Amino acid sequence: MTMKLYFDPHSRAQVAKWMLDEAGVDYEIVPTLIREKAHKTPEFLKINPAGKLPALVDGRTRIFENAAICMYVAEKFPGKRLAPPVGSPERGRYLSLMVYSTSQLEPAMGDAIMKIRSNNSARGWTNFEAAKDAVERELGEGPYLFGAQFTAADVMIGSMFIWHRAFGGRSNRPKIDAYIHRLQARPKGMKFG
Ligand SMILES: N[C@@H](CCC(=O)N[C@@H](CS)C(=O)NCC(=O)O)C(=O)O
Repeated sequence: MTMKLYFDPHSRAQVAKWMLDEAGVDYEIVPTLIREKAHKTPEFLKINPAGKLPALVDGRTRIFENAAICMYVAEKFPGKRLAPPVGSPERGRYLSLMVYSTSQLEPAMGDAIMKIRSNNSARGWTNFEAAKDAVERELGEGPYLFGAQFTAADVMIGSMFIWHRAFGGRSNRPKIDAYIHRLQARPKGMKFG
């Protein structure tokens, strides 16, 4: 059965699409336009109770939140080598970066776009500059977060910066800018922004 991606092109559903495209697997797009409130229908809320895009349905499995979708796809198609294998030494760092991308980097990036200035790390994240420091440390010499191997962590972390650019933001970090260009130059790279 073909996987179904609930998608609006002007949304973070582009992140899940990028992941599926990098995996090179079959999937079907189910247009779900936010401006038509298609993400708030009772049918859609049974898939994603939060009423947000994206969501992925694979037979009887439903997955919401981009990080979960990316991990699911990497796990379902291990041959695509989009995640360090379970049991490998890199696996812990991979899981950490996947969760970090959405628990700290995403809200910090959101604050930056909304021009919310706060150093109150009691919320669970600090600010976008602190997040950039962390990403720079993890990137090391690159070219990707896991050296030469492109993974779902690059989709999650990279897409946050691509999204930030789409809203007119600039990282002002040459190392991160070079990384984003590298990601967008990939044949299947997330193009907007
Ligand atoms: N952390 C979530 C963010 C999802 C999200 O905020 N989606 C937005 C679109 S970019 C949405 O559906 N907003 C509509 C709404 O909340 O009503 C993810 O990565 O899946």
